[in-house]
Amino acid sequence: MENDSNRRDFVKAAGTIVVATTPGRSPDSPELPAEALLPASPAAQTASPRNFGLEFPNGFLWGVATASYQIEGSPDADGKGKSIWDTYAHTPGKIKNGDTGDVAIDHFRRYQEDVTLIKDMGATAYRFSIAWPRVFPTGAGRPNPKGLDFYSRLVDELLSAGIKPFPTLYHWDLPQELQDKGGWQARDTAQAFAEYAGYVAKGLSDRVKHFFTLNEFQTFVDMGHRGVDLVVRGKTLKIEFAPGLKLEPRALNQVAHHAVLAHGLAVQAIRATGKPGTKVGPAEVMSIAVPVIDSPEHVKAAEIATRELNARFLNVILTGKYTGAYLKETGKDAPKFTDEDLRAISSPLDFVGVNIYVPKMYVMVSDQGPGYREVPMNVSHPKMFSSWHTFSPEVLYWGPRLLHSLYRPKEIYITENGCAASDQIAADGNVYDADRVMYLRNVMTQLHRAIAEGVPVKGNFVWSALDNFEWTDGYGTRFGMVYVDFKTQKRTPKLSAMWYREAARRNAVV
Ligand code: GBH
Repeated sequence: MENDSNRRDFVKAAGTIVVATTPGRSPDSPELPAEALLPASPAAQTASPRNFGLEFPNGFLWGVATASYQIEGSPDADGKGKSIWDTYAHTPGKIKNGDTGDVAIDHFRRYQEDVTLIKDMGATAYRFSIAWPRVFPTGAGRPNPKGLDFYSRLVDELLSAGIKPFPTLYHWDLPQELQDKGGWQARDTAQAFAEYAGYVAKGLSDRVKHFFTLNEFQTFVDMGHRGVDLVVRGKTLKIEFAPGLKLEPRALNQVAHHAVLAHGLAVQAIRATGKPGTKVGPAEVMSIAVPVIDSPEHVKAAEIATRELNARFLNVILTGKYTGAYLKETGKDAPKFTDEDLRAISSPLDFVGVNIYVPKMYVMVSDQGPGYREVPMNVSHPKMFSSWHTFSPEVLYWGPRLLHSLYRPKEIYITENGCAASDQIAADGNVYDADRVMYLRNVMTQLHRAIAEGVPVKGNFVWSALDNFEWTDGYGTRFGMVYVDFKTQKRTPKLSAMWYREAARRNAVV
């Protein structure tokens, strides 16, 4: 009988962790055999856990992420130059509690211990960033080989732990000397970035196969050069980052243009100096419009909105054009650019990396204006612990799905997703971040849904491996799966680290 053989297959499959397509779970045979739900013994359960369909494709990367200024410390070691974050954090009033990244989590000196922790949480990939002023202390001109050596040692350590290195070339720590010459307002900065990228690729691409260019164009451009007003639960938050400028629209649009130009020139430089087969892509914080209903007209509205929300960054990178709406809206304040710039900006990529935390908005179809309208967010919409963090796990489904339907990138990485929590060491010495486990289960389930529908997401990087310097929130906001006592530098893996290890081991949501 059909059903009997289904059951036999299910029980057999349950012993080999391959139940993704088990007929025994299909709605046609709702009645599950008791032996499938209750393993014979706890030992059998440990040996062959069943994943109930939420299994990821073979080779899916379970990554964790960090960034240089947030973890390294040692701001003067081996000839490093100052960055705009050194300057900004030392400007009174800019960072909560007057915190700075001077020591951070002392990763520069403790990187070996940290690699062991990363391995212990089951990670198969690690996204870190390279501090530009370690490698070019003044931003351009003469490189500092000793600065690159640190990352070379880190890469060796990762590879010997079986972890794939995914460096990001710019996670916001611009060399201060370049800022003094105009920073991202100066076109030369894009050129200098390409030279730095080429130098790093030359030095590391014998062992590093994947490079991300810049992290979150939108964040460092807008928050660093104008400041952003964000409305969360009816309250307006002001977010500002280094270098803390307040530019007019015309200058701001030019900064955005120089940032994507830097990306494009760096892609070309990496192709020129990197070993054949070196892969490269951006790591942008994608602005996502979530459709209220999964029906063609609302999804179309979400596509229109998402394309437009990413006009200055992802869209121009992936299409080689600024949208008509963007150019019309900015008018005389539009950036100055050439066709050659657009060709460089849209240099072919191997993958697209996107950081995904929040939806930009919910949308529905409209017969007016651009074809969509924003649906107001309820004040009651749930949130995670960070002030800006609206809890919408479905963005890990809609983000990749829309990225795929709009641009068809070859490969996608989720370069960041994670949440802050009010973590504390409990009396028994553990850190019980069950809210972070809840968060990860939900977002990974949504990401799985996108992959199951054929979206080519090759890996995910949880922000963050370890607690660290959370920019203007200082050390008060913890994102890590490992707790760090910032006084003693003692590291304690949290409950979420145990969850992640099990998920990575079984390649599934657990
Ligand atoms: C990322 O930034 C960073 O890459 C990382 O360094 C940081 O520690 C981590 O996330 C956690 O904050 O304007 O509606 O898009 C995220 C920074 C991105 C947070 C934009 C606020 C504003 C929401 N941010 N977001 S919106």
